[in-house]
Amino acid sequence: MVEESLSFTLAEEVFVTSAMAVTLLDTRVSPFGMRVRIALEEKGVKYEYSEQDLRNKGPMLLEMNQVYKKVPVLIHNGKPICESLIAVQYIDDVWNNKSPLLPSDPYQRAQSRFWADFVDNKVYFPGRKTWTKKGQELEAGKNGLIESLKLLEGELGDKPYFEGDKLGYVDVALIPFYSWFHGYETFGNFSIEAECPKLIAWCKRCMQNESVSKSLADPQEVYVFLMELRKKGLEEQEYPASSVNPFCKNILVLIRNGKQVCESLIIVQHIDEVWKDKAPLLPSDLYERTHSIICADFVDKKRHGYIHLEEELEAAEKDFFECVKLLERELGEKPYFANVDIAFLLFCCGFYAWELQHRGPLSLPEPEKACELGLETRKPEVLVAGRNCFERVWEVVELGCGHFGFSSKLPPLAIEPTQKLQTVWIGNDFHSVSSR
Ligand SMILES: N[C@@H](CCC(=O)N[C@@H](CS)C(=O)NCC(=O)O)C(=O)O
Repeated sequence: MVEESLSFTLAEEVFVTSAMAVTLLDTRVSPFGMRVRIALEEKGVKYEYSEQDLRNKGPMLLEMNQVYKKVPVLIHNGKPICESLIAVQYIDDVWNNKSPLLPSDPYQRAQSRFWADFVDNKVYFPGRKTWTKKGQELEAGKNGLIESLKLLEGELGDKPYFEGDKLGYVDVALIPFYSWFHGYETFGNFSIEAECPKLIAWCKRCMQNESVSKSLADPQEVYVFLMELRKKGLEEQEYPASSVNPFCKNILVLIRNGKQVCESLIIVQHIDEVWKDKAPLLPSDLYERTHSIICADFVDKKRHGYIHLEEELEAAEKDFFECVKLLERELGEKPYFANVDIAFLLFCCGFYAWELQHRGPLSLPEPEKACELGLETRKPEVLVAGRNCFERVWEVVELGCGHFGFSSKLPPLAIEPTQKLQTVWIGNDFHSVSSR
């Protein structure tokens, strides 16, 4: 009894302290911001809302999201957490006493992360074409959007919510777009409900949750916002079609106990969660952990800087070196990026550097062009750190998971990175499969 009341008091204290210390930099119509608002509402976290003017970004936003300068930014105890999906996971980790959003089973968690990532890549981008493009490009946007929504409908199946009976992570990732559908439909002159009736029924179900209905912007407000952007000709920056990490997708697949996990960063997190008794990849401190995930996500997003046509190479190179500078600042004097033995971040940075140095982007007509970047001479520290970490990661995977179908020691500078990427891991035994 005494114990019970003590733990109650402590839990409440933690809750009150942290609730007081939460601020959200956001804009009402942002679908990404809506995700964070839903998550905070679900957890009952009190927070200060700060509407940002994105045409005239204030010092707080520029300071708190130095890398992307975008909303939403969640600020907890003075420390920023950027990127909506990462912020939602952070909220789920910190306020874990109520309304879990991610499933507890590692495989289900990986699946949820996969679908949320799918929403970012395959709903948001084609959706944007419906209000920024005309003619064939508009048609391509509409078709792409419907195709993705149908896939999501299939994933939902007959369940009330994506993760089961209650609102979960994938629901939180997708539902904000419901308030954008009206804009998409009006500018694109089509009906989502006619194509995906079950998905619209799911949207209406989600809206019965107060956390959702309170957080979503009015569709009319979003429509007016999009109309104004169109009038001003302020189309958002266009991303190349290839921006969605084209060569990791469909190549790296982890199969464990017959179940597939896709997307490299999700796989790494999954490995870390399943084999958690040895060599942790992610820091245990929740903030540090989130920070590592943000950095890894940054590396992942920025790799598209390289998958460009030849004529875009110069701009891509500039962009790349800006990113490397940021990473270098992040690395500081540390041997690895995080304070742990092996940094999650460098896992991907290693890949990245490796590919640039030795192979070049797959879609580039002349792969050797990429090598002209001279990463080795221009940014030796980053490359060395990348290589070290790359080797260490293989060691750890071998330690933790047993037999590899190939050597864990990388022959210096000789191996084709795509051979690694095409390796399929099966169960607790790892086999390499032949390359394409
Ligand atoms: N991937 C980011 C996307 C955030 C984003 O695109 N935010 C937009 C508002 S909806 C923004 O701040 N745009 C300002 C800009 O691009 O300068 C997330 O999930 O948080």
